[in-house]
Amino acid sequence: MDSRIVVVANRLPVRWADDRWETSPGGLVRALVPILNERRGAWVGWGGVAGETMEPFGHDGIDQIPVALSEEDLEDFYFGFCNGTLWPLYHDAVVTPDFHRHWWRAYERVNRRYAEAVAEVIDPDGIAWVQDYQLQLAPQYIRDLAPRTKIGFYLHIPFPPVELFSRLPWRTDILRGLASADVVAFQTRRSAENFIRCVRRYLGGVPQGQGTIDVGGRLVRVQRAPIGIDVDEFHQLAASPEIQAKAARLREDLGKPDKLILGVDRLDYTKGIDVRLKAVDTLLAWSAEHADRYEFVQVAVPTRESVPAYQELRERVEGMVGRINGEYARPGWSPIHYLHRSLPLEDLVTYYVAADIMLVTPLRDGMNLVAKEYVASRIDHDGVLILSEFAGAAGQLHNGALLVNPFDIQGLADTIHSALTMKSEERLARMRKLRRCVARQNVFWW
Ligand code: GDG
Repeated sequence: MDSRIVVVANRLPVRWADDRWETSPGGLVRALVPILNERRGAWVGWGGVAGETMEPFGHDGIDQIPVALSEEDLEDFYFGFCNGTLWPLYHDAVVTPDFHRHWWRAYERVNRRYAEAVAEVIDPDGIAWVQDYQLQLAPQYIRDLAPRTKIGFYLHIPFPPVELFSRLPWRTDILRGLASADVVAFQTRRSAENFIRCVRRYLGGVPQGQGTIDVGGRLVRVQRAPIGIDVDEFHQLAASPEIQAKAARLREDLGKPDKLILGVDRLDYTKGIDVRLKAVDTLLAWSAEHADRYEFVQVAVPTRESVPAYQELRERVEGMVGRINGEYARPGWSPIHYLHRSLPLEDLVTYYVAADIMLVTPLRDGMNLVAKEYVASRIDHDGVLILSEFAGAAGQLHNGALLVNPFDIQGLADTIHSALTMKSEERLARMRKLRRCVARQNVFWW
């Protein structure tokens, strides 16, 4: 097929729904499809059905190259090593990572399979663009199979500090995998620095200045490249009369609150949904007599439901929602409107348009696109973004957002209170700064 650019990611950017392929929702896909559309691009990834082997096919102007994963691969590679070991370890070990040798063996095996699929379709001088923590060994395997390939690697999640990364029994293998790329890029400067420190310690890398490091005689470029969003897409949706009308109706259906506070996250323990609920609880306790002027909406998108830590989180979050609603609800009003489902993009934007305050409070997050999408959807230039200082997005949005430490419940409750009472001039001034930043550093800039 001789593709000039091959994106390699855990999943293909499409899924099978109602007898046809459709483009999947999500930040990564929205970021890369436009770029591949402009060139002769291919995408290597899992097709989404365990045990199924599929032939390559075209969709969205992209050659889709499916990689087969068995039930066992999925269990040990995806739910095991990726989401039971790497995900928690790379997010400051907010949940204790599990280390199992059979998970690691599956990680090696599956990474090799992705690399083989790349080698089959790539032009000898093509570019392979490997995405994310599931495929950190792929650069090395691709280099073995197709030595002339230019290889870029992008990590969407944080790269941890050396003190945490050192726990990984296979730390040297992972670093060797990553350092086989020509360019290794991260969401934040901090992640890039963490990576360089690890490469120095475990591979004897020698920094050469200007973001390059010499690893055994090969120069590797290490970059910060914070991901952006397709701002126009959100702008257009938010500006459409249908969505404006739906947003107004939504506020009415929610009992016309003075202020609508919104959270939108995958139901993941890194996102700080539970700390957010504690802060809302604190706030309600302070002002129980006029609490019904506010409404807190939490969209919790189901994710990784077979991993025990995610099942526990769901139980905890839903227990808290039930308890808080049970305590404060009155006829016709309850403080928390909780949705455990994925919404069509139009509905998501409707919530962004309807919300006065957006709560983005991860304990650790690579970037957080929801924060940027909210800003891009605020075409009235109003609205307040409360943003965790542990989200990569804080590095770009610190001027306009209200930054919070999500571990400080009292501080978070105080900040929500400041947002609720903020004067309109300050809201508009802050939102203008945010919108300028999100528009400038958009997905095409990335
Ligand atoms: C990883 C990193 C990094 C959410 N709910 C619905 C929905 N979404 C979309 C959002 C957004 C995306 O999913 C979530 O992106 P985030 O960035 O917030 O978080 P992760 O999923 O953890 O993504 C993260 C990102 O990769 C990109 O590099 O920013 O740090 O963890 O685009 O809009 N979309 C629809 N319905 C929903 O209910 N349609």
